[in-house]
Amino acid sequence: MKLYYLPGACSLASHIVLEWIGKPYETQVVGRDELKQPPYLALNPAGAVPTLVDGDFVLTQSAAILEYLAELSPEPGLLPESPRERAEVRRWLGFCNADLHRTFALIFTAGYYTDNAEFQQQLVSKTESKLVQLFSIIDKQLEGKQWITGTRSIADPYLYTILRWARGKKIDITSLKNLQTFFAGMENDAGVKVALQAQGLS
Ligand SMILES: N[C@@H](CCC(=O)N[C@@H](CS)C(=O)NCC(=O)O)C(=O)O
Repeated sequence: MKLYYLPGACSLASHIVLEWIGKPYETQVVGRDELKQPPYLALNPAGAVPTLVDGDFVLTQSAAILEYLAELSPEPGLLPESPRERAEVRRWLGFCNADLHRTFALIFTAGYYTDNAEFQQQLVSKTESKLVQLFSIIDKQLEGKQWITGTRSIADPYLYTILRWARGKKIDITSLKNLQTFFAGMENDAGVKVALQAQGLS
């Protein structure tokens, strides 16, 4: 299997899960320009990471890739068996992918929405407030838990990846103590350390 990634981007979650499932894999870093060139667009028409290639199967979209990897290797239990437990993982994976990530993207790409510098600044500032509100929801969910759903799942590396962005963008979530504890726990994880080192982030 081969994972195409940008260092520190959402593809980091898939990279961590590849480490957790223990199947052989390789990675391919993609340059920002390369993302929009025909050879890469043939794999991922959105010109984004992650893309996973498994033999003749080319898969895009983080949520699909994470579920695919968990289903290839059920043993670590990253996507549990019972419908309710699976639904819980999907609930929080959806929250990371469709709420936190999508909202964060407004900060990274404010220029896609307006050329006006003042409006861009306003968009970034309002998005930061919205993110703090979203982070407080998942902080509450983490109360008394090491992992988002209580057991380690494919949602955890996604949240960790987004928390790294929050640190990078200096979004003040220091009062959200469960998130701080979660982040520290993930930083100590052996698979996380390997993925960070491989992406040149540690
Ligand atoms: N919905 C997609 C979003 C992928 C995405 O936005 N990837 C970002 C990195 S986190 C990217 O490659 N951005 C480059 C760009 O849009 O130019 C997914 O979940 O995989």
